[in-house]
Amino acid sequence: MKNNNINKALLLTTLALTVQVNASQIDPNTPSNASPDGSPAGNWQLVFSDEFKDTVVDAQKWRLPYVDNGWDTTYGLGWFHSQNNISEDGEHMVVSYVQNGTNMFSSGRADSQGLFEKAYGYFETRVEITTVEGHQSAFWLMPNGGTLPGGVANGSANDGAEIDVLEANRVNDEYATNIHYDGYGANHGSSHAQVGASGIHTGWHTFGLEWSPTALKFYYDGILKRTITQPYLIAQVKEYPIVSGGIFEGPWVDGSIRTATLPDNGLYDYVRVYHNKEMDYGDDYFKVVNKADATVLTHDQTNASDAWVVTETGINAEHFQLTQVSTGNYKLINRESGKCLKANNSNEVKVKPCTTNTNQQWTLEAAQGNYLKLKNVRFSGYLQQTTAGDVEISTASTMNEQQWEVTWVEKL
Ligand SMILES: [Ca+2]
Ligand SMILES: [Ca+2]
Ligand SMILES: [Ca+2]
Repeated sequence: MKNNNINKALLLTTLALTVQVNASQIDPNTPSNASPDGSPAGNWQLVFSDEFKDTVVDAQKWRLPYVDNGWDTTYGLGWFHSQNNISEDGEHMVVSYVQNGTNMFSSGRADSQGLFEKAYGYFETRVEITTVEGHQSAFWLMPNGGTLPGGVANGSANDGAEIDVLEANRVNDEYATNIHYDGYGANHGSSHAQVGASGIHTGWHTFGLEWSPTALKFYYDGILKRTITQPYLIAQVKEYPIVSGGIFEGPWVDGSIRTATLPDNGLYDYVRVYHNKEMDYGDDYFKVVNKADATVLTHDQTNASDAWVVTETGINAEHFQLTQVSTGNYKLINRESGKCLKANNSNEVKVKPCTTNTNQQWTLEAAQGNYLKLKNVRFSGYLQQTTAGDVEISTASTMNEQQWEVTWVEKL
């Protein structure tokens, strides 16, 4: 399997494999040439952005949950997240910090849980942080669907982690990065590091997380500040971004909210998330989507002739592994049936138990844009969709029915 991963990395450097995007979650105000401030190696596809260019919080991107952060018995202070503490001013998302009563404070939180969630890529925000005086600006990730990080106490963040990209907790030129996993109780694990951040208390700064299956890299103004490579600290599931303000008495944040000048604000200029089209996704699954009408290559197991059609829907039936069997030659293995795409002859396509025969092997040729052509090794014809919604092999010249977009399937 290791060799497959290495070979797939070679494939991905020459053929960009995209991820599906919800167009309503990309802000048209984001510059078309936007890319991660850290300029890390990769072929970056914008998949989520908000430039906060109006005065309305976009409900297709953000929810504004009420969160009761509890009563701190040590310091006699309580605080909560309220939607009243999130707004937009035409250029920024504004997170405010206010006092609501004796020893009671509130701040804001916006997160994309249930709206946008992604594994891997580059998560970035540009922030003018709030004054650090018992309160802080934060940008962080949490795992899909959960309120506790890494729900299973297994000594690992693989099943999800709280990934803190920014907690501006010090009056010095530094901030906190952190990984929390296996819940917040007796099994809680974490990996905390303060990182230097020259000038953080003045003006605007970018905070980025480059996340791959094998590393977490934290950037400040495009400068790499921290790298995590220990496998047990790297989440391998989808997570969602969170913009929030925190209020703490005690050692975590310098100063005291009781003496802070309130209300105070932290400003967020944008949040952008990118997919890396060249990332090695190992043995993950792909969808193969036809250019002519966006139908999806599918294994229809109800078809008695065991043929491939593009009409059936079904999550696993639409997923394929691309396994390299020799240089440039790939098998397409269906996730649901475990069987392989095969050219039965110079015209007919079927699905059959996987063998080493070259009629089950395909080369991938770059076509227009992100599209590829799949050429059968034995018969030298191309996979194409027919008007009947079936697939066949053809030696005819380029047409949309012969072009396919191979898109990475997000971690489930
Ligand atoms: Ca808005
Ligand atoms: Ca865990
Ligand atoms: Ca902005």
